[in-house]
Amino acid sequence: MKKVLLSASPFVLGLVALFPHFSNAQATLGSESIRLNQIGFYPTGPKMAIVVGSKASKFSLISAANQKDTVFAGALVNSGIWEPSGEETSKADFSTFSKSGSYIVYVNGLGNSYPFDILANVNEEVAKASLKAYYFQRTAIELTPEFAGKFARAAGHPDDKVIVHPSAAFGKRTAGSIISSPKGWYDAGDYNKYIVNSGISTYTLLALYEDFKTYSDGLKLNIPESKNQLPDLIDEINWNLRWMLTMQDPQDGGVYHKLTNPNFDGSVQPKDATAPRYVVKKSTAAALDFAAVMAQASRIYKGFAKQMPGFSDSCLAASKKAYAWAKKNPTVYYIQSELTDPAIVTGAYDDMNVKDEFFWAASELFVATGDVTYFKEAQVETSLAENLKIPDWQSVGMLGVYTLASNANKFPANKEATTALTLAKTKFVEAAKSLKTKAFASAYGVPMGTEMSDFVWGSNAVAGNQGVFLLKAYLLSQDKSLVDAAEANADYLLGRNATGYSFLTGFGEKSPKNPHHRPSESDGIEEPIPGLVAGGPNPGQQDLPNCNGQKYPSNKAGLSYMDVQCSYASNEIAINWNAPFAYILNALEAIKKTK
Ligand code: 9MR
Repeated sequence: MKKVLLSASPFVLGLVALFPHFSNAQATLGSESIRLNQIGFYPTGPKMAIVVGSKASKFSLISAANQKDTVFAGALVNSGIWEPSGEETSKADFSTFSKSGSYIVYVNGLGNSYPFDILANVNEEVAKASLKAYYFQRTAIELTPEFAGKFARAAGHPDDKVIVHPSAAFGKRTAGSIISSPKGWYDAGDYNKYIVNSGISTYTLLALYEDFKTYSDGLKLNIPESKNQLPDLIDEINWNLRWMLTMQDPQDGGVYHKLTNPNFDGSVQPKDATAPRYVVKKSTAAALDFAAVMAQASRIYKGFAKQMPGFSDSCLAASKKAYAWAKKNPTVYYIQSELTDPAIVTGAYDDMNVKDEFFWAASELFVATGDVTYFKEAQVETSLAENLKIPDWQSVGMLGVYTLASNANKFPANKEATTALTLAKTKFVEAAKSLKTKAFASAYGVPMGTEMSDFVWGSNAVAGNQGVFLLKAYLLSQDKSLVDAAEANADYLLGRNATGYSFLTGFGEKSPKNPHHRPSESDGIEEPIPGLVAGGPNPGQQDLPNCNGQKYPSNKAGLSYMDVQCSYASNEIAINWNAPFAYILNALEAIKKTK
């Protein structure tokens, strides 16, 4: 889509007096009061803008090309106050308009919205960019201009000489001994690698592959492995799976919680961040997240036996060993303050409740192997209710429910399991329908913010994971309204929200320019690396004391966002925030393509 002038030039102002409608269009293009997906909409499907603080009763859709021709007119319907922002809202619904093109929503007194497209493959670029982001996050490899364009950079963090921290010492791996643990993605705006967060991130990308296989097989991401015999998405996932496998201590099957510097790096390029790296204490959570992802991978990689001989079996063996370690060590929590020589202060990803991790790992191992021991340990029926909620890095039970529900027909000979898995499926679809109903009734018409507790650190991943939840339920129920609800959260993430931002770097007229992301901060390029999802509104505002006098625009949950580098609590990026975004945008492309 072409950029459209946002400010009124003297020439335009000269025209104002002569052509009042033209004046409105030009002078106020990009009205902050009209919130919509800044990328656009599919011809068939919901299309909506939220208008705030307007008494107008009508809106119109005009052509972006000449900013004049009205192609559709509709009523602005008051939808009340959106609690997370306190705004008075109206809905401008133009779902029935389906002609492809570039348009603007116009409201008398407010002017024009940002321009957007109606197009059959409207999300193709954002969907791909959100996956290409993982290539940009790769450790231990040079990003060349062929694949990274102007964001090419030298390799950083080879991680081939990683120190065993005293907290991780065991058997032959004494404190201070050296292991090799290369590859993997940088977790976020920092340069460390964390197993717990890799768990849900890798699961989500593998789920995208599994749920939309034909689409994913055809995805071209232009990465170094693009010419090999594997789908690009699988090649990208491999970069992290290979690293995860090195985080298991072969002596006992335990898994290190993370691979990290003692302190966060400064704002430098990866190659210049050369502080010593450690693997630290094994934890129950790390072992179980690892076990779950490896079991899931073993299932999916059976399909790549030719290209990667033995890999699926290795994943399964690693999974079983890690699970067995966790059974023997069920309460080894990662408590960062206990670590000394040196002390470690990077991301903790700590979790004092690993019940859901046990459930997830046991569920994955059952579905991968059919072994009833794992089924019994998952206690599906009794633990269903507590695991049936939008997942995040700390609360992963739902990932197990997804896998069980999607495989409800896999074990016909096992009546007990079939009953339990079918129950998981029924309850899950019910929960998704109830989220959808709440979403459509909300002032913004989106699932996000239907609970105030949605606004956490990384709230955009809540929006993303709600989308995954709805889409997975759609796959199990074929209820198309669930796709509409997921699409509403895609709209939320790309502009239909109270901040007015499209949260994907590089996409939309108003997108984050200053993410808390060391590679983007230190590359001397004005724009941030594209395809990264900012954390989003977070009323915790935990960065305030360290964000040199910068001010959040508001204390309201839905507005607690600022596009400044030091705002790690609202404007960082992270692999677990990109993954659900990538899932929903790619899923929408896949679903809309097959219609
Ligand atoms: O996403 C994490 C969030 O849920 C926590 O509240 C926060 C504070 O512990 O940490 C977030 O994760 C960060 C991690 O610890 C280190 N890398 C950057 C992550 C995103 O901010």
